[in-house]
Amino acid sequence: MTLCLKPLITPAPSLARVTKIPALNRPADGAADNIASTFLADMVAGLSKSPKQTSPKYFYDARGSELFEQIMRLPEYYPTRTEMGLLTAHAMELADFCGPNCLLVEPGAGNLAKVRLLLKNLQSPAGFIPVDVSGSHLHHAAHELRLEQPGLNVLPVCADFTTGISLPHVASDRRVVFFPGSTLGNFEPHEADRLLASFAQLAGQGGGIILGVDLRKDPAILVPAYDDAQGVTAAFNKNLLHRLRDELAAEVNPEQFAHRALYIDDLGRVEMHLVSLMAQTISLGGHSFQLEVGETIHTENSYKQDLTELVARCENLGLQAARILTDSRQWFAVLCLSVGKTT
Ligand code: AVI
Repeated sequence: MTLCLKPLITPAPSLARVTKIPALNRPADGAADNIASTFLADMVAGLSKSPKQTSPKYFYDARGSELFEQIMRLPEYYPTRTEMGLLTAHAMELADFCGPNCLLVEPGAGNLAKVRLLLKNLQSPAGFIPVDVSGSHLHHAAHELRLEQPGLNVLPVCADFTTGISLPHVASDRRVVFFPGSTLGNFEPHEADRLLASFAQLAGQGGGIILGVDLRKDPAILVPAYDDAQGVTAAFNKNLLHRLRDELAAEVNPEQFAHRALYIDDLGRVEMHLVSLMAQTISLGGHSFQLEVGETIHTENSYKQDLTELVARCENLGLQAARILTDSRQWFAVLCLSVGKTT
């Protein structure tokens, strides 16, 4: 899978010299337009591949984000509950890792449920920058957070964190990037390393990263988490086809596809596919894509981490695991990574 990880996050040369971006508190319509214009190009490129493969970042329009929130509450989807348990049980330790006057940045922030657990325990935080592609979702969540924590400087940035973001200047003693939810697992390992390196640059030397990752486990637990009995994950997967039809005027019938989730042991990943139920053609942007019966569109990988391997990869990137928190079943881990010298 090719997730577009081109320029990544604009690094801060020093905490005192971060570029101030004007109008940062307004919904960034320009950013949203850019995101929309790459949707068609990325879908055409993905459907032209053999096998057909698309980026999971396109699941998350308003409906996709809503479905993902439902997924996080499903009985089969253990990661959210397990991570929330860790963040709650170790809130003081995590706040201690951040330190006083810390600027917290959350790429792919979503509904801010997890970061709330951290924010309320921080000692005089310098600010919080949630970053998300979904502008309306982001600004709504930021507004709610401001009402709850009026003293907190909340500066939402509407951007696709995989293709580069610029942050506002906020004076602070330390920057910490909060990246929970095991979103790292949706990137190919080399892309995940690149992403972590970009977070390290963003945090700067002496900064930190708080990273939530899903760990390897029995496929009998993993597969139902991605193929639930109520069919919410199936709807989430098929939402991509609805987006193709509704936003890009594609000729495609979502009813002619089935959802499939499987675990590939060698690669340590859950894969999601859309399986064509018949021989059919998708017309999109002047292109025609033929599908055989049973042919699939590979829509997502969700890598499950081996903790020892991950810590070694982090060390290679100059990230030291200052703390590793895991639940009693060793299903999920939250790593507090200290940034050494960045390149
Ligand atoms: C966002 N991401 C970490 C989820 C995951 O578990 O890989 C996305 C997801 N896909 C299906 N269910 C949840």
